[in-house]
Parts: sequence; structure tokens; C-alpha cells
Amino acid sequence: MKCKKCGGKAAINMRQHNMGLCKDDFLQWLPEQTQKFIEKYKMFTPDEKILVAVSGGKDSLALWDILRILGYQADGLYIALGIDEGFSYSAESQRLTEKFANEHDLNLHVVNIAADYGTDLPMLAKKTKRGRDKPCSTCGLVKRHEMNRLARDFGYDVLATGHNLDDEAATLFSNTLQWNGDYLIRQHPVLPSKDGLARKVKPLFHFYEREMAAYALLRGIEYIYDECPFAEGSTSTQYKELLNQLENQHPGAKMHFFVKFLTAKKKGLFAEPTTEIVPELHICPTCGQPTSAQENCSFCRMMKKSSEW
Ligand code: Q46
Ligand code: ZN
Repeated sequence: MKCKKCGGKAAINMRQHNMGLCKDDFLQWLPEQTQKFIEKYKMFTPDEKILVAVSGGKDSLALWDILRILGYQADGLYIALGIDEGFSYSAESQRLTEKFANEHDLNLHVVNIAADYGTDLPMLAKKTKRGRDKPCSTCGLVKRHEMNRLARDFGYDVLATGHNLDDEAATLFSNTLQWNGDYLIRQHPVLPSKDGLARKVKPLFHFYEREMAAYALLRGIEYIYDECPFAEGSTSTQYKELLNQLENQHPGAKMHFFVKFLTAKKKGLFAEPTTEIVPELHICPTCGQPTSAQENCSFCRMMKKSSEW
């Protein structure tokens, strides 16, 4: 397979684009494409302050690297969850994130859940009903809350996450299987700033997971290969496998599934009915973030319960 740009030996073949690229051209193409999508979806401008949620995995570190190369003001946020079941997942991912930040002289915020709230994620999940089987929903709540808090407290305009196309297609698949209208309406590479929360963007939403792995590898980024121990057997992993089977037989199927969903939405297919009753939001008296609950937000209620346990 030859590189479509220079005719040299291709380092990666992207069947969905019917295109192979050599290492140098691929490393130039991927940030250029990212810039194109940042502009197309009006994600942010060079004057805005960006906070990148970095987990130590390939996608988020690659995103931070690309934004740095493109010249954006992007700081990192690492949330230490205390997931050390079997092996030191959190400790190792924090080490690699700090290493990347130091090597590139980047500013990194580290939030330590156990130090700040007196309990780590696995403990917190065990104490609450929502996380008794699997801690992922508790984890999602904690991460969202802390990302919003840091963005607000440090005045960031935008929160960027490293979700790739495989992540987005699996989420879309799950939401479609359940016809989860509320989530389908909200699923988009850009969520505008609302109720004092920073805008949320996913600049890598157009790239396959294997492209992000190739980018990290070819750029020599050291990232955590192992997945979080709680990811094993999750429905999202199963949906990704299913979509990959489909992709093998029909190259581009994953991309079309998600991108055509965005087009359908743009045409109004999932437009919110004008009669919809939008829940009134209140300000959580404990943390000051918006919530549809009358009293404390779900994060603060969970933390209160956990401290009483
Ligand atoms: S980190 Fe958290 Fe994931 Fe681990 S506990 Fe689940 S949600 S699997 S992205
Ligand atoms: Zn709160």
C-alpha cells in the first residue's frame, strides 16, 4: 500500500477514506483534519482557554498533543480516582500524564478524589446504590462534576475530551437501541455553554480508535495500554466489538452511522418539540452548580450520603 500523498510506503491504511498514508504525512494529516473540524463545528478559537480532560490514555494525550501543535492554549486536568484494583491503574495513568506535561512544559491540574472528599471512587461506588454493580455511572458523575468545577473555578471557556469515533458510535448505538430521545438530542461534538457551565467539545470525534492509537505510537507518546479494570465486559465494549465486526465487512459503516446521524439532526430529524417542558434549573446550595433537583445536586447528595455511611 502506497502513501496517497507522496507515493512512499504507507504506515496506515484507512479503508473508510480509501487512503493510505506514510508516517510523516499521517502525522501532518491528522492535526490538519482536527483543525478543520474545530473550525467547521465552531468548537473554539485561539483566544479561548481550553481545559483538556486527560486520563493517561492514548486519545486524551494525543488530543493534548494535537492542540499544542496547533497552537491552542490548552491546559490539562487529571482526576485521580483511586482505581487500583489488581494493578495501579490510577497511579500509572497519573504518572504518564505528568510525564507528558513535564516533557512539553504544559500546565496540568490534578484533582485527587480521596484527598478532597475523603473517599476514593471504588469505595464511593460501593456506598451508593448507583454504583453497587459497576462503578462507571458513579465515575461519570464524579468526572463531570469535577471537570465542570475546575473549568468554572479557573475560568476556562471550553472543556475538551478525547472521545473518538468508536466511542461516539458505541454511545449512539446504545442510545438508539433504547430510543433514548433525551440523550440522542444532546449527543453532539459540541455542547454550548449553559447555566454557567463551560462549552464541551470532542475534537477527535471523526477519527477511528485505531487511528488515534497509530498517532500516539508514531508520535512516541507513552500512554497507559491497559484499560480501566472496570471497563472489562461493559456494554460499551460489547457495542464497539459489534460495530467493528460490521466495519470489517463494510468499511466506513461506523463513520457513516455517526456522521449521518449528525446530518439527520442538522436537518431537524431530532429537533426538540417546541412544547417540550424544559426542567427548571436551580443552583445547588452546596457546590453552586446548576441542577434540576430542588435541593443539593446528585453529586453533593451522593457525597453527603457517603460521609454518613
Ligand atoms: S474510568 Fe470510570 Fe471508565 Fe473505569 S470506572 Fe468505568 S467510567 S471504566 S471511561
Ligand atoms: Zn452540588
